[in-house]
Amino acid sequence: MTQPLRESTTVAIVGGGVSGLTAAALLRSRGVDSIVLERQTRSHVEERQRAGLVEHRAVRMFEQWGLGDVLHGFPANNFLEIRVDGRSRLLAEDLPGMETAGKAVPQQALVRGLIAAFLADGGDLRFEVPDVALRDLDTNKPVVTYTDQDGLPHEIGCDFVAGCDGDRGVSAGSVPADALTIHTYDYGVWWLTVLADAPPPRHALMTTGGRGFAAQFARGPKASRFYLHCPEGDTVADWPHDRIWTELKFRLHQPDLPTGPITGTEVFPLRSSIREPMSYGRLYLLGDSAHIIPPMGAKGMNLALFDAETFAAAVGDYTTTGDDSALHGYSDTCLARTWRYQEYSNWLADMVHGASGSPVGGGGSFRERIMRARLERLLSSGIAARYYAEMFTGLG
Ligand code: RFL
Repeated sequence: MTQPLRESTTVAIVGGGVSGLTAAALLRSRGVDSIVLERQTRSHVEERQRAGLVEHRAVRMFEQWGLGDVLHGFPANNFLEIRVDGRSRLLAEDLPGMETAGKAVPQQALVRGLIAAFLADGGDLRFEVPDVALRDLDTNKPVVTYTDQDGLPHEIGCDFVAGCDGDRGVSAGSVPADALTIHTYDYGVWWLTVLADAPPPRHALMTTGGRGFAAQFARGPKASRFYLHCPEGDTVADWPHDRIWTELKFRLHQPDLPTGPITGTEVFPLRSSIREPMSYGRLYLLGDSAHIIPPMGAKGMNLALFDAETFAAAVGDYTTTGDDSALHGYSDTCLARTWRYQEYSNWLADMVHGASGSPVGGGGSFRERIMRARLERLLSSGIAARYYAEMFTGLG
């Protein structure tokens, strides 16, 4: 039997997506070494289009850690436009600070920037690692194993493991079932999402109306991501391209909506899932491996960035001064923000679907009118807009 190649590092990071790459880059800027193991090829990771909004809190984070360049050149994402029955309103337009709210950054562009910065700085990032396994997580020297492309087994001894490999990854799956609680919520709402080479809107756009919720967001200078509330159980086959454009033009109240080649469609249910605590022994769960949040509110990627910063700062404290209090507080710190963002996402989802006559959880015409009143208050009250702005920017 081939002897494994034994290596060591301070932090073994499983998963080279947003949370893993950010944690690796932040750790490196604190002088902490890590090895990042990613299952997919580099080109796959760099092309994977998902989220597109980086909140102001996260923009500040990159700047404060000396990584502001990864967001350089991306346009501001300031306002949300809401069209209620065709009438257009800008949300939180008058609030001070909103002009620097955040940036419209396609997720894959952020990932590309992080990979380039990490590798240029001498970081250790390994792609196409298929069979990562974790062991000894509840000891002081956990071990991460994998087999490389030549069939050589590797054993990485480390001080900490960062589980950054998503909801169905090996990290969350390595925690004994009785060591954590999983809180889940199914919204009973399904969305069709469409990625198209169609010009983005001037502002992030959501609409409510009798035929259901719809939205359009920028994904770079030439592309848009659209969302359409659709019946439960629909599949992509139910939505030929001409039906998609007809429905978008109607629901966005924009008969002249510029169209373009559709590059991706997907139907998915809105759901939330939170693992508590977000750590087990020396394993720390970051991003989607700890929590799933619906795209409503655009917080999934931003939570991943928050977890990465909290983790990197805590490990930095430990390695420089031996102080492990931030590591002990990691789960509580991250869960507090997760629950606040889950509440925000839930509040928005209830409101926009309810005001479109499709109340989340039922409720009939009473619920619809309540949600319309909530939306009207948001659009007309400075206090309601301030809550929204705090959550939107991540500064609250
Ligand atoms: P990622 O970015 O998915 O990275 C996980 C990485 O782990 C790798 N992996 C493994 N590597 C090694 N060994 C294994 N056994 C592995 N198993 C998996 C994967 O290949 C991958 O590279 O998770 P991370 O870092 O937690 O970041 C989370 C965000 O990516 C996610 O929350 C957002 O994309 C969610 N999301 C949105 N978030 C927002 O903030 N705003 C949005 O507008 C937004 N829109 C979206 C979204 C997610 C979407 N989908 C399809 C999931 C829109 C969509 C359509």
